[in-house]
Amino acid sequence: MARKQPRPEVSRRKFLAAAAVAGATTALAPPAKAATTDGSISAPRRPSALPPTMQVAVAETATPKELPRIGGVPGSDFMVDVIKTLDIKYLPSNPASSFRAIHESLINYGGNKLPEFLTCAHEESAVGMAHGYFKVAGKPLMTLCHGTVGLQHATMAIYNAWCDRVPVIIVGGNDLDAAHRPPGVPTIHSAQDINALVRDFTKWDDTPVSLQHFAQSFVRAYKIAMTPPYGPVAISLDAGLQQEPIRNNGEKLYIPRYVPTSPPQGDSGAVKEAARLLANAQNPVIVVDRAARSENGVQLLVQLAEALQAQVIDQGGRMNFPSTHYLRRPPTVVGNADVILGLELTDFWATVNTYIDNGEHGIGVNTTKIKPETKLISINSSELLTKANYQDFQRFQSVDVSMAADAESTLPALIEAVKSAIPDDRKAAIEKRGEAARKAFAEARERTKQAAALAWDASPVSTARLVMETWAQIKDLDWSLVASSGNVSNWPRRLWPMEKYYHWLGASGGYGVGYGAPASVGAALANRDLGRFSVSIQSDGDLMYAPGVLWTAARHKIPLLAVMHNNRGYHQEVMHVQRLSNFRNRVASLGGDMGPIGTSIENPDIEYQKLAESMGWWGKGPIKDPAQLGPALKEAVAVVKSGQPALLNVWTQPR
Ligand SMILES: Cc1ncc(C[n+]2csc(CCOP(=O)(O)OP(=O)(O)O)c2C)c(N)n1
Ligand SMILES: [Mg+2]
Repeated sequence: MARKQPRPEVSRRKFLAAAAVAGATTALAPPAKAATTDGSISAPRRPSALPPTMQVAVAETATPKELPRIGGVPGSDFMVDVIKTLDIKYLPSNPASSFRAIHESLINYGGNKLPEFLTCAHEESAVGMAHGYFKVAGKPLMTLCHGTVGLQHATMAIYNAWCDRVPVIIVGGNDLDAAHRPPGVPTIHSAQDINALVRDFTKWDDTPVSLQHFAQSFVRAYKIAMTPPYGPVAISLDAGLQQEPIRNNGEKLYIPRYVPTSPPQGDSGAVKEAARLLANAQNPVIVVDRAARSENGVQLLVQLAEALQAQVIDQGGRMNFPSTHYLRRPPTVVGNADVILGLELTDFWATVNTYIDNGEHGIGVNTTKIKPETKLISINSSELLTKANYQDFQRFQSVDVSMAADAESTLPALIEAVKSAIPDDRKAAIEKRGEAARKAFAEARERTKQAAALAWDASPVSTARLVMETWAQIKDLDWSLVASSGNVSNWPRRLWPMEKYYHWLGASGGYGVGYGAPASVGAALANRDLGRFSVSIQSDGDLMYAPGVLWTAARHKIPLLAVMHNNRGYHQEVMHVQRLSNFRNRVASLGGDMGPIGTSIENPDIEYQKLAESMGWWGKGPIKDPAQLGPALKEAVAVVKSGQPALLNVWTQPR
């Protein structure tokens, strides 16, 4: 029998004392160099685990010195005073030493109110939450992040906010003064210019070097972020400036007053010309993407469409136009248009052209979708916010009347101009257009319902059934679909009666996956405060980027119903790899999974309901039988109404 090894009986105290002596000896006497037979000197053998350095040992064992108390008013208290003037309700953030001073001021001096700190497990989650929150509340949140590494984590979410025209105030801690900052980790985590990381996709940034400079920069940052086109802004916050007391050098600190900037409206001549074209068109079509910034925007669009009896294509960057309105039409109607008005389009080129990636030699084929004589009009504030590096401005499209202006605030003038431009002899023809649209709308709706009924009883559950069973459970509530990640063939926007601005919030903007989970938590937070019910369609791939946001939702009591579209894969990529295999006349290698190697999320299957439960959520699943879906959803809705977030893991068809 093997002899039992004696257990090492070393207490932590004894171990530290021994280590301290060893460390001290090492420090006093440099290790002797070992001589070899050929007379050269070789380095002494090092122990496999190095003893702690003297500094470490002393720090661990010595009696701590009385900490000095810093007199005066901390600089970061003044920063909190500045922040409080802007009525920012929450601050989702992951903690870090580079902003420890303002963190301390916010919770102790500021009472953790306006803003309230929300603990996040990832900086990307914090920014994603702010993104979703804004789209419901119309007010921005701020986040604090560790200057280098934290901001590196936050970047993709900032890019999404940039592409989606959403304001987020990002404050990054950074220790600028090389002579005074702590050596080691804090220095590794410092940079000359942290904002350089995000400069290409923020509207503005600054590095204030005095408290008065901070006050100006913060109010300016807020104002710039909140002027349409909205966008993220960044402020680098020096650790020294936060930590030092306010200097009594005769300077009287003040906080500049915030006055919102009015949004840019279209030039009056261009508005008149656009109205003339629209009023005289045989078949005008309005295409909207991020046109409505508020409920008012939705109402204005209805007025414009009805004045012209023009068909409306809603590309879904926001809920722009009610899905129940008879003028709502699918994207294909551009083909018959003689005038197209594009409002805040992300991609005008792709609205009027098609690209298919199956041309010869791997080059895509471009074809136009419209008639050659069709006139194009654009109102788009993004033209005021174009930078060179990232290509979110899309392909260049020539447009006949182009206004670099905010669509929502230009609409009142355009509606008036259209009404007065409609010639009397066209009024009857315009009315007739409306009748035809009603008929086409009713027919299209019937076709969509029939398509949704296909494979109704399939297992895994069809995406149409997933979406419509969910609808059946929430339809009598004041609901808000806060995100739909992955791809469920657009069923909610095709079949749910979306009429209010908050019924649909749009997608990520930048298509950086990992947006759905945090944005839905942020939007649910805003809805919670307004007494609304939040539901999200949550895909599997999206959730796995940073699932820690589930914990943040439970920790801060944010009710949200997450219905999973769990197709056990990155299905978008399944299709891409499959397509390439087809082009090359090869069979895609599956490696034992459902999709091509590298695209499945199975073997093992992730138990998302347990993942959610472990972080304080109610969870159920996996549901594979469609008959079980309705009752499970009913249970989940009751849980969410009681205030707890709930996740239903549903195995679904790919699309
Ligand atoms: C950060 C990031 N990584 C990778 C991609 C590429 N990508 C686009 S869609 C997708 C699949 C996402 O999976 P899931 O959320 O489950 O949606 P599904 O396609 O399965 O419906 C991926 C990986 C991306 N857009 N963003
Ligand atoms: Mg998936």
